[in-house]
Amino acid sequence: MNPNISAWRGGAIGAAAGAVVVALMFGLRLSAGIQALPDVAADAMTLVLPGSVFGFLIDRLQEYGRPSLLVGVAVGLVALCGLLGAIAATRLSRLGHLPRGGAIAAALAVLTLPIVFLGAGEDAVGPAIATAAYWTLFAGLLEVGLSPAAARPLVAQHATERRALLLGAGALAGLWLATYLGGRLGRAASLGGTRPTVAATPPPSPATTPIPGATDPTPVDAFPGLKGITTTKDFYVITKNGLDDPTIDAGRWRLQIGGQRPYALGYDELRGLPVYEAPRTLECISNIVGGSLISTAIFSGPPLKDLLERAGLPTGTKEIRFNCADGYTESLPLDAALDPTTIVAHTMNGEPLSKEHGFPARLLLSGRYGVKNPKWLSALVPVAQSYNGYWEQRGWNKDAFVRTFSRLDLPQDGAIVPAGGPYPFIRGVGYAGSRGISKVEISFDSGKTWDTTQLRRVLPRDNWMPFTYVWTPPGPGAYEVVVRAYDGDGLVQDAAEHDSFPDGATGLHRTSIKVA
Ligand SMILES: Nc1nc2c(c(=O)[nH]1)N[C@H]1C(S)=C(S)[C@@H](COP(=O)(O)O)O[C@H]1N2
Ligand SMILES: [Mo]
Repeated sequence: MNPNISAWRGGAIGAAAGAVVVALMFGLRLSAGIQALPDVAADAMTLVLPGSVFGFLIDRLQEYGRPSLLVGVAVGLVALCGLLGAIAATRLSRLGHLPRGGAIAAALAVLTLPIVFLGAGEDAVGPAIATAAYWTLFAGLLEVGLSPAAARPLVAQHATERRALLLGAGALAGLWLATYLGGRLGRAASLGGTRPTVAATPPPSPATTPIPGATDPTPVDAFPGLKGITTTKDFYVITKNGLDDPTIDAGRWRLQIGGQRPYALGYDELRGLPVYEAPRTLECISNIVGGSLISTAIFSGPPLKDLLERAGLPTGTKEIRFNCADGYTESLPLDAALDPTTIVAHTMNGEPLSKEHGFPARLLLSGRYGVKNPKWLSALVPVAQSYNGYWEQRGWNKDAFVRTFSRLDLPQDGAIVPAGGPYPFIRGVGYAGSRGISKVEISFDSGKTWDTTQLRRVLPRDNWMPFTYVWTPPGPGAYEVVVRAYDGDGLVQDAAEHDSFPDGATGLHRTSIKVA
């Protein structure tokens, strides 16, 4: 053994070898579909983290939650490998290569295999084998890195070359990973970061002057085609899947339908059935007050009821369970499943569902948060017992009825509005699921006094309700603008601030603007 290697150098060699192996884990997952530790670490994490902690994090990170988790896993693993490298170089320096490599690989297996089994459950065998293989490879690389140069004439003669080699490989892998994750982050930002506003940007109207800080000053009345529909490109995307969502070959896909006479439907058969088409608002249960994880699109597909009735519901059916290609599961009580407006959607805004929204088919129903709308459906199974789905197993509310929500879209937080007016561009949306919206109020003095906005009834009542308001600022100064919605039963939105875990965030959307 080489007693001259310091803890720091051992750590650096360990981290470099770790970076190579972790990059391989991600790389082979993406190119060859080999699942290993990073795939299931997130699932395991959401199982062991207390719901309140997870809820706190997801409320702050929103659509960046999942990418952050992946970056965290990668960084954590490289750091762990560095630590083990330092230990191998110092504490274990007297051991032979084989026992030392074996000890390191075993330590990593002991530390990470429980995570694999926890996160992947029944499907853990493949990821466990892959993870064990990666750690064996790591132990080998580490030993090569730590061994005296003379023992490895083929790799590098000198310590500096050896270091350069390992660092170069590590840097390349890191660069590749950063580019990939950067691309995904950028995509997430462009999907979720842009507010799905009330309509597509209209041609600028000559009658309006741009308001600094308010990006779109066009009065809502000037929108000839105000529809309240989000384009598919701007529709928020949320998924539990760390590295990639399922890519499904429509030609080979079959939707299994259980019941007294179970059967399977192909994609073309599904598309040939009579459809129910309607605009539908979808909101993530982790959306923050005033947040952008809410969108509306026109979905169509056959009613779930039609598919189930063809199979015949067994007597004693309590719920319908949904299985998905990504291992996600959900369930619905029978009344919700048999509601004629609950559909197996294959079309969104007139196009086949895109991959990220659940191609080839997803469930869509009224009034409940996104969690109850499984994507990439693979089976519909009538069950006699109550079943908890993926997020319910992690403590989230099983019914997931949406809470009353409202959001001010213009003026945006921090906008500077010139004195004068009246300004017709104030607008936003209210949403209360199946309860509908009966009123939205706005306050320009932090909630001391309220005024009623004008509702734009352009969509069915279970969708979000665009609202507008004409404002004449009373004078220069700072204003805190607040909105609150009333649902169809006349109940006002809960103003008490509460994180989204376990059943949806509450509070009021507040923005600060200046009149100059
Ligand atoms: N199969 C599957 N379905 C899923 C999810 C998932 O991770 N896997 N995420 C759910 C969550 S939490 C939400 S908010 C919605 C988001 O749907 P969207 O991405 O089409 O907006 O999908 C739901 N359906
Ligand atoms: Mo969600």
